[in-house]
Amino acid sequence: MLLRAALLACLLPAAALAETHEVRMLNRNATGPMPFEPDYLVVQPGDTVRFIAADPGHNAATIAGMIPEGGEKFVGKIDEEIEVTLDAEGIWGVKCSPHFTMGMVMLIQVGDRPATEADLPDDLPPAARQRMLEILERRKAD
Ligand SMILES: [Cu+2]
Repeated sequence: MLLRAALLACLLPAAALAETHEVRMLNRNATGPMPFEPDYLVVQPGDTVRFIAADPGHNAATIAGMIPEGGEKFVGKIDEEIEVTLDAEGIWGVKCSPHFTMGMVMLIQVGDRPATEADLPDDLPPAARQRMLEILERRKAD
């Protein structure tokens, strides 16, 4: 029986090893004003993302048109620390609702496929699109 338990432990799916990742909502950092930090996160399906209200006045919410198939939208309250578990594989777009038009956005890659420009919907506010393109450029440079 012991051997069997050990064997099962080796075969546990990745979900059993789910991690929690932290994202801070800030007024400013080296990338500019109103950032999520980090602004590009790679996680595995079943991982949790904790949004921390490090500076006041922000929230974290999904962007319409940037939720992978099977995923559910989420909307945090202003100044609220929220945790979301992301099961749906693909690229998730996250915004701060009051600062969306100022470009306060981030991308979360769930699974192995990196985000590309094709993941950005046409109706993003210009500053949000600009920030996302900068995020993608920075990823390429890394
Ligand atoms: Cu904000």
